[in-house]
Amino acid sequence: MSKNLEIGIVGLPNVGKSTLFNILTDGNALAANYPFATIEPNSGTVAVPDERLRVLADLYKTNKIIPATVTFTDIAGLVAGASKGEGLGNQFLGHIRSTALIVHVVRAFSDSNIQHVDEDHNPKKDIEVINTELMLADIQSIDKRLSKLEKEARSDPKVRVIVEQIKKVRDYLDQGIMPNSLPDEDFSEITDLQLLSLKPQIFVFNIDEKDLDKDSKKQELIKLVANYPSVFISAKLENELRGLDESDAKELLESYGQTENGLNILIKMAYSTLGLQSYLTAGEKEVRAWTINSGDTAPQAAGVIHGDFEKGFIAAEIVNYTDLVNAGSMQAARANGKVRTEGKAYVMKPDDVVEFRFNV
Ligand SMILES: Nc1nc2c(ncn2[C@@H]2O[C@H](COP(=O)(O)OP(=O)(O)OP(=O)(O)O)[C@@H](O)[C@H]2O)c(=O)[nH]1
Ligand SMILES: [Mg+2]
Repeated sequence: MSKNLEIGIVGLPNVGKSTLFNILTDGNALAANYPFATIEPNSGTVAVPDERLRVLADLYKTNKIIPATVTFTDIAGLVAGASKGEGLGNQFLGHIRSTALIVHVVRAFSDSNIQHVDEDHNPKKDIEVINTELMLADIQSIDKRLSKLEKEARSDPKVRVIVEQIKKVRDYLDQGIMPNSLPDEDFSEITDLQLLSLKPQIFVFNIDEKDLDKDSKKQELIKLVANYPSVFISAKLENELRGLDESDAKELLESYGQTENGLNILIKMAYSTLGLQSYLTAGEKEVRAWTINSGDTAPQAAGVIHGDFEKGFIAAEIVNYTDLVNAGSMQAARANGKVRTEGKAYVMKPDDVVEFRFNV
């Protein structure tokens, strides 16, 4: 797992992508009521919210907190025909090719003052337009490479497997089926191609604040994207939260039945969609969160800090976060028998606070 998770934001023009980007990154990208307000991509890195870090920093009397990070990239809106050069979108798809995840923003708010690029505003159709453009862009990049790879495959069985998987994807794309909606298919050999329609996708429905606690409205929208995770955010409401202090923001959110802000909701969903989790290291020098894949073993987790830690792994001293906080110090936790020594086969748990022992 890379140390910094990258997420690309796509959607039609004027649906609230840059508004959402600004909320997520506390940024100042231009968000304006006309299509193609965004031309140059905006990129911003944020800390993954994690209250445990502050608690541990107090415990260890350190001021240095290093959270896990996520980088969001907001590009120009896509329109039908983008892959053939319509609008501005297609040339900017390159900026999200290397991301691990795509966030697809769909307009589901009703505000007649905000123009929709299409007179007939319909979330189902809007989603299809964007997915079609992602698929067409992928068809182009596949067709650029396929004949060369087919030649190589004649003498190289490894490339043969790659070609088989590419052709399978190509068939689905021809049928208008997003390959990332097919969890049972194996496309693991072609992740290097960075196909957009193969990347995991989360739908963000930008809804009216009054609909945030309306299940019937949400169920309607969820049905449109049954094979994908989706979240509901009111970009307008979240934008209002930005000027408020923490307790006022919380109160305003709660008045709409919400317990978490958009950043929390989206990052949690991104982690669960990608099968990621974090573990913590803590000491007087610094307190830090590290991102790993769920199911990683202790040596793999050590490898995220440094490759040598994985190679020279001896053992991991592990204490559960809550046990550590309840004990008040590592020493006390140890005295209570809460600190375990785990070996190479140990599978990391989300609340582990870890110290690795290794040989270099
Ligand atoms: N009523 C309402 N307006 C919103 C909401 N979110 C965004 N807007 C408005 O919609 C307009 C477009 O927002 P942007 O964030 O610039 O949209 P975008 O998707 O980045 O647009 P492009 O960069 O042109 O593709 C702005 O005037 C926003 O204030 C919302 O939840 N409700
Ligand atoms: Mg924009």
